[in-house]
Amino acid sequence: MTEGIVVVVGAGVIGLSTAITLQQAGKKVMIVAEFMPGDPKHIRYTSCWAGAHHVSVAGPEDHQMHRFDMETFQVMSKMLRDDPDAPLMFRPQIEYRTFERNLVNGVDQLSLIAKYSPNFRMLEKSELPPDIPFGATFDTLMIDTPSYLPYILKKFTDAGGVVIRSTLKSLTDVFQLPPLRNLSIAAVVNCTGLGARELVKDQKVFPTRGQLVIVRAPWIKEGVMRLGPKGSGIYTYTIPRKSGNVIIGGTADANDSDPKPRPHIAKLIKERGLAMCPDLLPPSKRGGTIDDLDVVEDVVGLRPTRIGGIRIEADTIVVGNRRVPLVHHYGHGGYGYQTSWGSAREAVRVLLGTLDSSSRTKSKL
Ligand SMILES: Cc1cc2nc3c(=O)[nH]c(=O)nc-3n(C[C@H](O)[C@H](O)[C@H](O)COP(=O)(O)OP(=O)(O)OC[C@H]3O[C@@H](n4cnc5c(N)ncnc54)[C@H](O)[C@@H]3O)c2cc1C
Ligand SMILES: *[C@@H]1O[C@H](CO)[C@@H](O)[C@H](O)[C@H]1NC(C)=O
Ligand SMILES: *[C@@H]1O[C@H](CO)[C@@H](O)[C@H](O)[C@H]1NC(C)=O
Ligand SMILES: CC(=O)N[C@H]1CO[C@H](CO)[C@@H](O)[C@@H]1O
Repeated sequence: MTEGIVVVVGAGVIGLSTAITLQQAGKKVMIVAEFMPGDPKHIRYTSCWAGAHHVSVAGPEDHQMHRFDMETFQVMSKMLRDDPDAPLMFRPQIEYRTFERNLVNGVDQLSLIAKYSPNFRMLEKSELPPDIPFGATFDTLMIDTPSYLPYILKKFTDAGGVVIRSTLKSLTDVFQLPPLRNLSIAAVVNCTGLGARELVKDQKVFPTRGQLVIVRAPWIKEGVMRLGPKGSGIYTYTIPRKSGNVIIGGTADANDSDPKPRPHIAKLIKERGLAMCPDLLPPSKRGGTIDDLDVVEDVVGLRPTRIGGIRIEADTIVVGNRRVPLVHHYGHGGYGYQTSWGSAREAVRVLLGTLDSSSRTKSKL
């Protein structure tokens, strides 16, 4: 019997990373998606809006997320070593905290990052702004997302991958698509991000709106993140991209799916960003106001947040009298880039496990 095709639904960073990891495991893979890299940006395609940097948010209890982040860091580091032109770069990251450090059994978010990020050190008191009790610096990956998505799509198609554009009403639609109808489908992976809310009616998935301002500032050589003021839920960050643009963030508002940038939020983001990093202003305009920023674009993206975190789970689709293995892989919230390769490996492990056990069952018959 020929080994069938694995169909990945979704061409965001999660679908693409999963599809490539499946190819590396020797599978023939096709992607089905409504939106794909290179399309004009659309609010239902989260991956085209992200910053993005690799700054893990895993805490002492998040063992799986820590592993995903560490594996992704290693995979992306290798991508950059293998191809210096990859749309990734290592830059110093500076983390400021407006609250006291709280270690659980000697562990916190920063100590976990220290396990794999080069040049990690806590900042000296003399390096901290007056209202910042502690902070750290380390080198990390900055991901130029509008270039990274087509870059990894090309890896997929170069390895023989095929992408089919279609908007699915249900996962069983996959079996009716003309290019797939007559092929043997071995399994389906559901990487639909926020789309999972409608496609598989997962009510644990909800949007977390993030508004950003993109400025032109190729002279910026580091990323900065400031959490606080304490209890405010406010955080301010900058992410330099290889293109020379810099992201200024940001907001995180649960269940708000307004796709239009709000001018008063953009103003607040610019004010906080400029207070944190005065050198966001062009060299000739230092000391100026937010009106002197070289703004490229105000943008909004919707993070696919999920109660309980990322869903990686085996399931089945019933098509006629067949039960086809299905693996769900969505709900990456605000950390889909930095978890992508580790999370994809886990989803592929789960899928290979179910294919293995279903072929064992068949051979017993
Ligand atoms: C402002 C902002 C900043 C962020 N910053 C960072 C960061 O710094 N670091 C980080 O790691 N992460 C960051 N993120 C999070 C990251 O962008 C997401 O976690 C990630 O993009 C989710 O990817 P995805 O592939 O699951 O979803 P998506 O990119 O939304 O892809 C979903 C795919 O499924 C397809 N699809 C959905 N439904 C259907 C259907 N019914 N039929 C056919 N196709 C369908 C879509 O067309 C698309 O191809 C940020 C997000 C935002 C909004
Ligand atoms: C494709 O499958 C359909 C039914 O699913 C069948 O009617 C058709 O003959 C098949 N075509 C080819 C080229 O095998
Ligand atoms: C957002 O919606 C989800 C699911 O519909 C709900 O569980 C959650 O409490 C909401 N969050 C906020 C902050 O409103
Ligand atoms: C095929 C399919 O849609 N399976 C499941 C996907 O996930 C949702 C939410 O958990 C289930 O309700 C579906 O049955």
